[in-house]
Amino acid sequence: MKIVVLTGAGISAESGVPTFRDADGLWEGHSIEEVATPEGFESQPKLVQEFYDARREHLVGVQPNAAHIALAGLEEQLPDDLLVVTQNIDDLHERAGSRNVIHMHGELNSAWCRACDRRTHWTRTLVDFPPCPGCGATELRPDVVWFGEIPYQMDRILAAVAEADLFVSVGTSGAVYPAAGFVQQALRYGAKTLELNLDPSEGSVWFHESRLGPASVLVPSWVDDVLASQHL
Ligand code: BJW
Ligand code: ZN
Repeated sequence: MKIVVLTGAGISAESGVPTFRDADGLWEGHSIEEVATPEGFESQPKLVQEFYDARREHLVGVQPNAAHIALAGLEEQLPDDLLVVTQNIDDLHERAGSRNVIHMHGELNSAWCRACDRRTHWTRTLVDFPPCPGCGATELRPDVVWFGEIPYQMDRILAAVAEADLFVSVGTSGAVYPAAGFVQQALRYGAKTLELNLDPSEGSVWFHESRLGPASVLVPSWVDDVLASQHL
């Protein structure tokens, strides 16, 4: 059984990583549009770098929770049949042990040079505009996908969604496309669809089943269900 799991900010909430649309989608009084658009970066580069620097630094002190760990355990049992597509830029899936992960909105611990296009593993700050290790230009920005930019690895994601027997969405509001449209794609190709979320998402009607509650409870319990059904 081929499974695609789409994760969003809600899966990392219990690790202490704030979601976007809680706190009214504000960061220190700034809207998501101010800090997560190319236009926002052009007009206030220091503010945007500080926003991502603060999140990169915060990441060091948080740990994967039971939901990340359960997904990594499922991959261990079904190494060829599980793909995690995450909208999150944290590295908690990897730290829990998941390997088959696509970061469609990029990664906090990566910097992208706008001069030479090189991507560099990055754990320090960017607000001081350090030189790119590849070309020396001071053009590094967070390697993340802002509104108006094209998410990463869309071809691979859409191919996996088309092949999936089961599409599961965990901890995402369903407010941001194209991720919010994957469930309809999965349905069109005949997959079963399941939502695991604290509250019904905006696309709730597209799921055959919605289980409501915290990811740290719902994900391990769903993984147990899958493993039990495999052993029949
Ligand atoms: C729990 C929980 C717990 C809490 N347990 N659950 C009009 C219509 C349609 C589309 C558009 C439109 N106008 C513009 C667009 C396109 C635009 C878009 O979607 N805009 C919408 C606002 C309408 N999209 C884009 O621009 C995208 N690009 C694009 O479309 O390119 C064109 C193209 C696509 C494909 C092929 C070819 C061309 C790019 C979108 C980039 C989004 N970037 C961000 C920032 C990334 C970097 C960063 O992290 O800072 O991505 S914005 C932000 O939102 C971030 C997230 O990944 C993303 C989704 O948020 P998420 O994860 O759903 O979090 P929340 O906070 O919204 O929800 C949390 C959920 O968890 C809630 O439901 C809680 O209940 C739940 N929860 N605690 C379980 N313990
Ligand atoms: Zn460079």
